[in-house]
Amino acid sequence: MKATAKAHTNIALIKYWGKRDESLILPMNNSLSLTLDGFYTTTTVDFQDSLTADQFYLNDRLVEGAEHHRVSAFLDRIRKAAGRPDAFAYVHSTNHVPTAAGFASSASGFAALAAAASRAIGLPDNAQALSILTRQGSGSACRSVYGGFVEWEKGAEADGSDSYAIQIAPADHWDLRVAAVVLSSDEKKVLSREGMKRTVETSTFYSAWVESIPDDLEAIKAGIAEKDFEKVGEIAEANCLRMHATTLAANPPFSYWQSTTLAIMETVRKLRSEGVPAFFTIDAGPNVKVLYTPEHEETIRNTLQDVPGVHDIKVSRPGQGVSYV
Ligand code: 2P0
Repeated sequence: MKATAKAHTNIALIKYWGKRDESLILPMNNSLSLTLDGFYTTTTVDFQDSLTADQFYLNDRLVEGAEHHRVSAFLDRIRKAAGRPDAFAYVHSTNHVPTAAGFASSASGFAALAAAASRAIGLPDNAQALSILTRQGSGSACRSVYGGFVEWEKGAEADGSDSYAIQIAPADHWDLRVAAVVLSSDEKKVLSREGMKRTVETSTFYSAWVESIPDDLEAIKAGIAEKDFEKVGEIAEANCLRMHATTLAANPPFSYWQSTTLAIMETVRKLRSEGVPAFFTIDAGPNVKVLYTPEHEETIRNTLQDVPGVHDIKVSRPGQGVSYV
């Protein structure tokens, strides 16, 4: 009863922002992401009869407290699905996701955990069921089950049975690049889970956000199919700005941006005005991800590196979905 799985992070081009059900993690809106090859988690789950509780090691260190609880509560769902309520496991996770890069490791973390645990406990190998299960650990993680361009269908059922990810196009469909721009300073932020909850409950812009999603999705999917970089970039950037606008209209208001965040956004706009197609997107933190096509690699790197307050740049290509090691 042992299995090892690997999963990559993903970057949302159409953002998931807000839940309609916090326990099952059901979103208010569909979202669409690109799985990235540069950042991943590898997890081994080993169910052992001798255990009376789960033991969770992250990067070889035993984890206790809230983080352990979140993993163990997630394994409860797997135990229940498998009809094995007393099966406890050793969980060893290695994160190849530098927290400084501004990627939540929860996406790759829960996708790898769900895949390894499902296989170890003997649940049938089924990607859709795996995406549904993974979603209940962390919403954005359900998209990391698949590689390439992935849409998370919000679904309509109260039990979440139709809320899962589907692949729109595989990783080799289009050679895009995503530069994660790492900032030198890391201020304390509003966690995404808390931030989206506050936004749903109080932001006067929230309904406009939800209403804007279907048009964005239709257009970006056409852009992906046609490999129309300008179209995809423009929609992703505008969608990101609209998500962040909802936080400014929340009560109390908040923003994930720092001064360097704004400086990078300005640099990307300037690159465009000089004829270099590049677009930005930002998640629930200050770091910026810049989208571009391979021929502009050198210009993009050199220009971003020169922005004061930029510490590092980590480039990814489209990545694969969950795999077993
Ligand atoms: C996304 N984010 O689509 C959006 C954009 C952040 C901004 O999904 O509460 O860690 O575990 O479902 O998935 C971050 O939220 O939240 C996120 P939970 P999650 O990638």
